[in-house]
Amino acid sequence: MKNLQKNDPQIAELIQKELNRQRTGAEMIASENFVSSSVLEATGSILTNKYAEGYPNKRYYGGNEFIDQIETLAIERVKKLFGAEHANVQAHAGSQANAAAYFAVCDLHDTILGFSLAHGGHLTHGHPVNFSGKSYNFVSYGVDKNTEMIDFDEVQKQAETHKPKIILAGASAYPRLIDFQKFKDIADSVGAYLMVDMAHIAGLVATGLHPDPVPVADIVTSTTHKTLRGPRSGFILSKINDRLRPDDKKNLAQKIDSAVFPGLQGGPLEHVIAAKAVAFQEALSPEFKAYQQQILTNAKVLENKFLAAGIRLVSGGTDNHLLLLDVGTLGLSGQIFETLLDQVYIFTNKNMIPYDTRKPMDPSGIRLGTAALTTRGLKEADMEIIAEVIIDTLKTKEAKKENKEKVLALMQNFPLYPEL
Ligand code: DSN
Repeated sequence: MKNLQKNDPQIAELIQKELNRQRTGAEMIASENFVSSSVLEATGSILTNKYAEGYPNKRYYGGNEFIDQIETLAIERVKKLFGAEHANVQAHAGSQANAAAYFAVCDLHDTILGFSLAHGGHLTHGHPVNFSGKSYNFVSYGVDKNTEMIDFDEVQKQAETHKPKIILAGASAYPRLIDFQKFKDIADSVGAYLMVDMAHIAGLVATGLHPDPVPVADIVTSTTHKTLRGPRSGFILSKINDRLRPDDKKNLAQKIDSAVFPGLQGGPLEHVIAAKAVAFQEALSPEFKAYQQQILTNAKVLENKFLAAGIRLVSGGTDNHLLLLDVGTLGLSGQIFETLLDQVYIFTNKNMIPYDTRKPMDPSGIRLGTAALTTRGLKEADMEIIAEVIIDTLKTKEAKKENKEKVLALMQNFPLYPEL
């Protein structure tokens, strides 16, 4: 960063401070991760200078010889990683990927059935303040009150009542495996497309550690920066044929591509597309599978420690990379607990829990994820230390200096970007 330090010391200093924060603390936000140095280099490369509206070999600008090769590699790698028929790697982020999927197969105000945000869904799955809820008629399903797992009877009932164009599966705060085949059966029974947003679990899916939505869904959207450990961005996988409208002039793959460009976006971020290509290649390696396995093992360590300490976990535990703690039952709010954990250098986020009686800015839950800590290199014994700090902070309702020191000492054993 020597040029930045010289020419814009204010920004350079803030980046350095953020690097120090990432290095010293324990990152447990379930949607965050640390990219490899190779991904970082591609993201910060000169590819940011190029306009490449269009798709490989069909651009609206000259000079795209190398850009075309980069984007083609990204497409081929992600198709191989997930066994997909078609891939679009231009979506800037998960929100744009979802917008493109809706735009590709729906008319404005068509009905879409998605997972309620209050039960673990996502803002772009139809929240009234989001473009999704404003542009489409979203109806929702949730989790069963007792099991806190997806209520498939409700999915079926809502599907029959509302006859949606799309049934949308996928979540941002759901700690259990999702049975995509059940969603497919329901979609088939009402003639709906099945769309899956696998943003959180993409790394687990890529390595066969979570049921695979790609063979059953018409469209699968994802971000690249969560368990998949790529740059901050998105992509869309789809079948080539439009199962429900085979006679349309465009097939499903063409509809997705036109929805992204020129439908929603202009010039693609080719530096980020290159970084995605690097991350997809990394995800194809045997080490990546071992990494995903460790994410699950680390989450199980937390589950065991929390349950032994009498902490209530939404749905009783976890099958994936995240856990939702109900801290309301211990007389705290998610907001207060998030702040206490910040003070001991464990970074998390407050979260609604199903049937929450509190408000989104001060809910009853805390969401914890293990993807980023696993990238740092933490294993079972290290996760026990993290769990003990969390439990002590929760039970004493205090951000103790000794707990902060424990976290800082632990994280020092796992250097982050030592070359920076
Ligand atoms: N906001 C992300 C999350 O934290 O889950 C999803 O896009």
